[in-house]
Amino acid sequence: MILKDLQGSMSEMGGQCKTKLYPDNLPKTSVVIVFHNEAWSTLLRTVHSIISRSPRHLLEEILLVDDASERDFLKQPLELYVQKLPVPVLVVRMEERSGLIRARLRGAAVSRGQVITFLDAHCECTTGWLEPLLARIHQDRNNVVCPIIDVISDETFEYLAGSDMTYGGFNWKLNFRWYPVPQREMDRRKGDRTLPVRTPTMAGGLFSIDRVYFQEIGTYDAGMDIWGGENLEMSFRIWQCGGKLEIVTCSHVGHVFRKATPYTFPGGTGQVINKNNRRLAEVWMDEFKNFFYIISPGGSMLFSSLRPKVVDGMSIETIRNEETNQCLDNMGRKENEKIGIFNCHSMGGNQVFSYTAEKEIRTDDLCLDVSRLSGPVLMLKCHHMKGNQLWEYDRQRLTLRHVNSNQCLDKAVEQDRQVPTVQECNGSRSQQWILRNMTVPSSF
Ligand code: LR7
Ligand code: MN
Repeated sequence: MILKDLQGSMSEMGGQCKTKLYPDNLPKTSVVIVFHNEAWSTLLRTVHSIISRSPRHLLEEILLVDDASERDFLKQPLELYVQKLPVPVLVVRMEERSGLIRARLRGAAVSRGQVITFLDAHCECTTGWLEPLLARIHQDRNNVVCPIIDVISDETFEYLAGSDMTYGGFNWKLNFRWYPVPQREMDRRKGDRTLPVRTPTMAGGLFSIDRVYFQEIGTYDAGMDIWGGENLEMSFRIWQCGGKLEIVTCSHVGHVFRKATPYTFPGGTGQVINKNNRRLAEVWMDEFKNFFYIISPGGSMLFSSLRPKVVDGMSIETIRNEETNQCLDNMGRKENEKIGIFNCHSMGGNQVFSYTAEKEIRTDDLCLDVSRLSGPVLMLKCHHMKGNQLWEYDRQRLTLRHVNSNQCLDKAVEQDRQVPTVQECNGSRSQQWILRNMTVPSSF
């Protein structure tokens, strides 16, 4: 869609949202904001936007949970400042750095509203943000609801409207990702874009939940540290415990997307996130957790515990060239870059690909794609339309034939040793590939 159309249809949706009416007896919410070393301006922008853009009778209180910040202005000056505000704003202090998950749990425990709304400490609520969220919970207290998250630039602080055409997903590293809302979800809403979008996962920072439902599903996993994983954990928890997770398209809240975190990860960023993700995988993902262990670095140690199981016709493979004995490797490269080839290390990670039921060769949400004869193999966003992303594996000849060009995947050409190409199929060993299924333990 071209930008003008998008803006046109967005403001049309905005118009339809404006004429919506909400019941008078919506539940009250407490707003819980946790922070560690947050800037004064962004924290107060969040607080003021809540106060000035929420109907007073729907706002129980605001709880600011300080996760042991080290900045003086967040101590007494903050407490003095919030005393003057026209809404009860309470500052709660964690005794020691606990991470956002346990800090949110503290806020929830202290709060009194029937609904708990969590926000990051650098947000701006827009006019009318709250009523549509509370209305969904009023309809069914098992609805857990997120606003559309608008983007506030961390360089200019300009405000850019987010899209109602994306929803939450995840990759096998268990990173939260945005994906286009599928046609089936558009159809379910019969084209009415003011209706909530059911979303598999949420970004994690901005959502409202009924207090009793939050308790019924066991709140958060209090064993998770600092940052990460709790967003998918809560999403899986909701869907597996009789709830629904929705993006309410008539509610908009801006969030400052920052390139770097202003805080440390005690114990190491990778270790912390990995620990959280393992907890989430073990509790909620059944045998799907194997995909996470294979793809995340260091996961190979767990291969011996894997059960052979292929899900939905998809398999996870390493792809080894018969002549050079090297393996296809995404080399940590990004979208639009070339696929590489490297010595096989059998550690999973960059050398595992899924060969899907649609016969794509995938790494994360990128698919091997060739667009010219004898050309290089690029990693492009999977489009599910076959075309240049369709690969036929011949288990007898061991060839990976690129159907559109009718050429075969070949090892790297001499000049550019790390870039495989497609070439006229000629039966040579450089065009033979051994797919080794990683979900079945083997002594290869
Ligand atoms: O140790 C900490 N203690 C804290 O209190 C670390 C963080 N925090 C606070 C922090 O000050 C902030 O207010 O926790 C809040 C979230 O931390 P951010 O802003 O650094 O996180 P983020 O915006 O980069 O990350 C997203 O994913 C996180 C995974 O743990 C959380 O779920 C965040 O809430 C979440 N943010 C959003 O969903 C906003 C939209 C981003 C997107 C996409
Ligand atoms: Mn944030």
